[in-house]
Amino acid sequence: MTSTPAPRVVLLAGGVGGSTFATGLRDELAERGGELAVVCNTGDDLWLNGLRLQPDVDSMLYALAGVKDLAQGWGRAGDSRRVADELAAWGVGWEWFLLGDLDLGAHIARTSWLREGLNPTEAVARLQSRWDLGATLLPMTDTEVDTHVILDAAGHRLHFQEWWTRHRARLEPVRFENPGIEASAPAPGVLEAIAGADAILVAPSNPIVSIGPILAVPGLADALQTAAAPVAGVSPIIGDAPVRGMADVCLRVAGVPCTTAGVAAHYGARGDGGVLDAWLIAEEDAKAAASVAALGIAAHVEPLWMTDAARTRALAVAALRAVGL
Ligand code: FO1
Repeated sequence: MTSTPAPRVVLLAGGVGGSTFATGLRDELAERGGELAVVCNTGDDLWLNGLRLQPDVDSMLYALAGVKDLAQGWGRAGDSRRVADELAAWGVGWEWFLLGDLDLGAHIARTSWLREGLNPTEAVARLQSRWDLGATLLPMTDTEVDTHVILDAAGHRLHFQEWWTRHRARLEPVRFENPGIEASAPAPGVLEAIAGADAILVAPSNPIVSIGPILAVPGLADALQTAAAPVAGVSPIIGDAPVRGMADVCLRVAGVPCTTAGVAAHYGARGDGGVLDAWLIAEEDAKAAASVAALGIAAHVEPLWMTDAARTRALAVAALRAVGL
């Protein structure tokens, strides 16, 4: 059991897997009287139909509020598509990108607030004030740094959402880019949360297009490097394959082996200029523990499948144990 009363934990996360993990972590910390701040990837964000969408922020918001469509992994449970069908009839937008009616409510609210002059962090604060999430959601940055997928040497590019939802990652990229990220800064509250944390966790999210943009915001990886708190990550790779999504394609493009040890090496040990002190690997990958340990990262073999709330909670407990909580 924990010796730290009311631990303050920061989670770096993308949307689908990250938000599932966050629910278990939130539940566990609530029982310990702790606090959770979630730094969300905003690389998946986009403008569509005149609206600002933040898919990972919204997945996190809906999951923590208990209104996420769990089977689909994104969007609102029980959503309908009356507006989407109208937009398709008008020939507006992307017919392959479904905007549910309830989900559209969030996009319209956010865009209204941005037009009124709120920054994205303030808009996210308003969105989350509707529910008692038991966590504080922070976008990684307030600068628009939407992920682009570069398809060839001539620089032809697609927005990440078009590459993923329309082409299902079948077009082989040459690289991913977040235009403007070098000039961006962490959003208000992000560095303060990291500096004040008792523990920092990296969710089982896509290492390249979810956690990658977070760590690429200037100052963020440095903040993890110098944080007083230990940092543990949960492998998104089990048995040499991503749990869901297209991390295998992203890792190949980045030249990172699609293995739990490959991702651990990509993040690197804090003692070696990287960001991890500890790495949770699946029982299926127990043989990789030695090569993770050889990187200077403590390997913890645990059941990683978040197939129900109890297993998700148990994984959160294991991650907290890995950072001494
Ligand atoms: N994912 C899909 O596979 N198809 C969709 O039509 C789709 C619509 C969508 C609308 C709003 C939103 O916030 C997310 C949406 N997603 C959709 C999920 C999203 O594309 C990705 O799964 C995440 O960005 C990856 O983290």
